[in-house]
Amino acid sequence: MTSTTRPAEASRIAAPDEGITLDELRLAARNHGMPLEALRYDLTPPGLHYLLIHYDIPYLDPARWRLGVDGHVERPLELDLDALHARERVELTVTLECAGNGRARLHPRPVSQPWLDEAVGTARWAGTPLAPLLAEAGVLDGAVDVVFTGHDHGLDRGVEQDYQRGLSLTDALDGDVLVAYEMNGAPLPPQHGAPVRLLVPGWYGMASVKWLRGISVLDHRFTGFQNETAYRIKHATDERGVPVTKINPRALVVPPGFPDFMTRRRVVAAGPVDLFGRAWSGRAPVTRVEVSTDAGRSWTEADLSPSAGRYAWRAWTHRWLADTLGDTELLVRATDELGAAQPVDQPWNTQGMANNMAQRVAVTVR
Ligand SMILES: Nc1nc2c(c(=O)[nH]1)N[C@H]1C(S)=C(S)[C@@H](COP(=O)(O)O)O[C@H]1N2
Ligand SMILES: [Mo]
Repeated sequence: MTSTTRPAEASRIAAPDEGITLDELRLAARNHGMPLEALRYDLTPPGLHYLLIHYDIPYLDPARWRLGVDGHVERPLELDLDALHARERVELTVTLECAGNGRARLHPRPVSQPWLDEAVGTARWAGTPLAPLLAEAGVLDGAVDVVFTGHDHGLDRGVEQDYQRGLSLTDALDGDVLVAYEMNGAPLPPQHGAPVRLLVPGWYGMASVKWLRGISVLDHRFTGFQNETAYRIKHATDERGVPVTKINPRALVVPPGFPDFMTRRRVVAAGPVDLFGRAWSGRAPVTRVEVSTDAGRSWTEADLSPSAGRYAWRAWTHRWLADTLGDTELLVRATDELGAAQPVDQPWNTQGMANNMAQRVAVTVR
């Protein structure tokens, strides 16, 4: 159960020169990012997809798993895995990204899972749409929010809780929200929410509740920790802030050439270098990707490949004529149909949420 009696402690911001702590390292070792060379795959092989697990991966028996649909409804439902499989099946290619992506590059650094750029992955998800399930349960007049509960349990900033996220009824009824049981043609792996997770396409990952056990319709606003405290954009720790929702535009490049082991600085041979990357936005289709090969002084438009679906990342390419020897920095940035371009300077907030500062890759041309 969620404890609502104790107010959450404030999130911590690192001192200006404070290095990554052992606590952050421990989180980073559990929650790995996608190696950027895996941007090459249209669908991220599951072992390379990023992971974010707040507490422990629950050990669940699929044969005994049940999903409850209850709360402010006419007919509460209880479904097992067979019942879910017997329902309408939908497949969607969806790029998921953690709302904290880029956090470790902010100054000062919000102390949490220390992502650089790699908290992303794309998969072909299969499942059954949520809206007909809610219709079958019969949502009653006066319903406001729908809360999704996972099997995982823990403490965050002093608040003991099941992992829970609420969506407004309107967002929950969006036809593309899935109760998903497959990833890339196989049953969900334990780390991605087996046997069943929610999938909210276009939204930052926190909305897609893994190890789903309950869906409850509420006749009031959901005020649990993950909606009210954690996933909010705040400019002071005591501010209430605004909720994190859909994914802001972002482009990433496969770092070219080969890396130095410790620093991962790239080495490329002088001459033409074919750059390849991906770009996505949960808000609107990506319309432009720009590349800078001179540390942000000038920008050139890249060639965009056709989109593989509304929620999938798009491939882009650009031929760089690397004819100046020495050190430089590559930057890439995406713009979506709403005209929102990625910033080159950090959009700082206390928890490092929904930050989409342009990627920078250090390269030596020789
Ligand atoms: N039950 C539960 N669901 C969860 C989480 C969690 O810790 N517990 N983490 C969320 C967050 S913050 C993200 S970014 C995504 C990550 O999904 P993935 O690990 O499948 O990439 O799962 C979301 N769903
Ligand atoms: Mo996340």
